[in-house]
Amino acid sequence: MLEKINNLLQEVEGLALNTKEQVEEYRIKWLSKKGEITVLFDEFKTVTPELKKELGQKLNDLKNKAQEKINHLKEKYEAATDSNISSDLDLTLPGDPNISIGSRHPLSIVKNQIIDIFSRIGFTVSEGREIEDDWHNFTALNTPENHPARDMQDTFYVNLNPEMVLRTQTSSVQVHIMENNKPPIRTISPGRVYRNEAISARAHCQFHQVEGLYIDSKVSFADLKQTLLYFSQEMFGKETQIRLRPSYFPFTEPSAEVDISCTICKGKGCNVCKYTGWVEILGCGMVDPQVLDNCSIDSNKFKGFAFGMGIERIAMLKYQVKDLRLFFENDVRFLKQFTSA
Ligand code: 2U9
Repeated sequence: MLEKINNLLQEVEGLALNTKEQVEEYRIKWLSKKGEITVLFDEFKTVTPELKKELGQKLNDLKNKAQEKINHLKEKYEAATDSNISSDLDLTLPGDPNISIGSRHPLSIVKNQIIDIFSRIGFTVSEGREIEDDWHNFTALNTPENHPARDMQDTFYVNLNPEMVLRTQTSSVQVHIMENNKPPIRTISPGRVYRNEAISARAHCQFHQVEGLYIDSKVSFADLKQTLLYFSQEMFGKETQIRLRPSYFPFTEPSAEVDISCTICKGKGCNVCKYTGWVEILGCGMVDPQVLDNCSIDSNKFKGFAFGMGIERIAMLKYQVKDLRLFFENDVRFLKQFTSA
């Protein structure tokens, strides 16, 4: 019996149990009703009184050691499973200095910069729905029923319902703002818009816009020009110049397209500005009085200016990105080149 106890003691002390399952296997082997140690206790009842003291102490020692080992390992592996972390993990070690933290998407960086620039001169930010009704996306904005923008070729209709579209411009948000607020209104609307375009390096079926609107009793074209000069210089550098070319939009009259002096060649001529020295960045104009009236704002009392820009276009110019599709592919080799402040 003494030999059996000594052998088991050696096994208990020397055996490495590496999994929860192994611990359970050995608990049964040693300590269950028919386990080896339990059986030894039964045998112990038959030993002679002279041997009882020595064997009793050894047997108790064996049982205690086996029980301790099983309890300790059981706790260790259960804790590891609970937190899914090996209990060998040393949480006091210093962190891994090579860990790479993510960066913001370049479109978010540029959007936040635009918001920041306009917030500094009192513009609020308005966001709205991406699925719009015909009135807010088209009719209120003077885009009549037979306008080509409404064509199935240009607009995504939701479930082919002629009343519901994926918004083609975030000015729809501003229609809601005008309907529900009294002037003065000074707000920009950043957000995603959709157009039924073939995807290429220069066009996509989804892109991002910031549209701006300022309505008050005395708002002039000069205010618009100065606001856009301020924006351009904040965005592209203090030396940036702007020029306005007459244009047409259904919702503004007069309307203009705005160019900035080429940020690459500083106006000398390069392939980015196609050797003109200027690159187009946005469209703008005075809000058509009919649009004000459509949105319950008295056009005899109030005037407004509005502008709209594609965030992708601004980001492409700022970071010299040549292919619009890169913004949507989320290739980390592209994304990790951008850092935000
Ligand atoms: C209201 C009335 C008028 C917003 C404007 C533009 C001119 C414009 C384009 C730039 C590139 C859209 O992303 S783009 O394709 N936008 O040229 N947007 S004026 O006019 C408004 C806005 C709201 C109530």
